[in-house]
Amino acid sequence: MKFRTAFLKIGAVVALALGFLLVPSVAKAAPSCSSGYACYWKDAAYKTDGLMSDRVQFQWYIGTFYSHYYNDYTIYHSDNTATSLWNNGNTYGTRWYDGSSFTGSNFYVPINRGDSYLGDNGVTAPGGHNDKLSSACFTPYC
Ligand SMILES: [Ca+2]
Ligand SMILES: [Ca+2]
Repeated sequence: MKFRTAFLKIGAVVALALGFLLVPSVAKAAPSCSSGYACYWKDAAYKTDGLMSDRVQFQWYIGTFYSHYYNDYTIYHSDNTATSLWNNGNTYGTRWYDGSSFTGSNFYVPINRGDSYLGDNGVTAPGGHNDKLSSACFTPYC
């Protein structure tokens, strides 16, 4: 009897350990975007010319993408260039606009979400915004 109890206890511990190991990993690798910021990239898959690290990021808002640029010095602005984006904020959702100063067609992206290719009708962002975005914000700031 004692042996059986001990065996069951060991079994329970092993089951717990296995259960822990078998929990499916649902978290995808987050794009390179600083905690508390939102980021956008010139190309798809959270990259600019192949580099995930080459992005524009902001904490509150950007009134015009024209005044911000990537390290890709072929263009000295990022207006109407964004093809992927990510909200790595901690508190607020973000809103992204085709026009500067938070005007025009727009869409909402919640925390820890993004869109790897604005050129299609994505889960997060609707279609029609690729290479059109001109301003963005965390929702309390626009
Ligand atoms: Ca682009
Ligand atoms: Ca625009």
